[in-house]
Amino acid sequence: MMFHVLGAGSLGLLWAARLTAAGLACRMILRDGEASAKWQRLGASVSLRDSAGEQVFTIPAEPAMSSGPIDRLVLATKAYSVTDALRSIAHRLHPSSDILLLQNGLGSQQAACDLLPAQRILFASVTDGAWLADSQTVIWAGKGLTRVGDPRGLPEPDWLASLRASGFTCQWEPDILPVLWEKLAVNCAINPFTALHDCANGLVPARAGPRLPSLLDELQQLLTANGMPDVARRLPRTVQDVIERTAANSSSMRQDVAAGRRTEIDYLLGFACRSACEAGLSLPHLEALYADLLSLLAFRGLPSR
Ligand code: KPL
Repeated sequence: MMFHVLGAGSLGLLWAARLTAAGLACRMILRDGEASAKWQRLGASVSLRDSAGEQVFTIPAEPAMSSGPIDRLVLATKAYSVTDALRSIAHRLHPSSDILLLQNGLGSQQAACDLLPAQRILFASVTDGAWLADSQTVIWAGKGLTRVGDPRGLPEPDWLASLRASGFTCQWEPDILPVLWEKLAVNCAINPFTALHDCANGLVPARAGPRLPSLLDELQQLLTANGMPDVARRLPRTVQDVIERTAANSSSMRQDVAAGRRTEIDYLLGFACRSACEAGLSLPHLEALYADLLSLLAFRGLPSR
């Protein structure tokens, strides 16, 4: 059973290393021949460090434009790269190829389904914390859970059960959209404040002050308007839990801003604000947070989408 992983950031390397560690065949798909040649030069390997130590895995790589078929694709790019990444390998897909999307936020999943309507596309919500120490060394800082589901309601694919049997902490979700919405709401409540105040997740309640409860109230309205009253009800508790569990972490958005990288703002606050507008909701705290973040990005010379 062969897996292809596209996206050589922290999550992509983490998945490639874990698949290989589990004894499953895995190949990285890299942008082009130059990136593949560099991968070879660096030993075609990924080092995975966690609290138990360091393991090195040999993982072959190939350029996106190669011709071999792709049976199972794990897409681990940033949300804004999803459609370009899928276009780059579309010629290698066949009718029974499965695609697993690991992106943060919402919006990129729908774009993928619109681009490849005939393909089976699974959505995932990932809570692992990982970062790159260098281009081929991934630090698995927080072991989390991957919740996977099919937006069309089809049953769990066999390969996911194989992943679980190999030790992957993967959970099948018959209804994946509320899971993604909940993660989106949590990210909207934490990530923007960490970027604005340049602080770790644990400092968000202190730095955001009364803006946090006001924002949570509006996110609850948004979740309720989108048919998820249970997710809405537990949101303050969920956000508090994530803040406590990841207190020392630097959110992905804070890391992106600090590194001068494009953020996923459009798939978090942008998506939330557009959804509020579509639902006819006026959410001034959410809008103000979005505006503040856009100002910060403009000040740093970073894209607004
Ligand atoms: O998912 C996260 C992120 O950083 O994007 C949280 C939950 C905030 C953990 O850091």
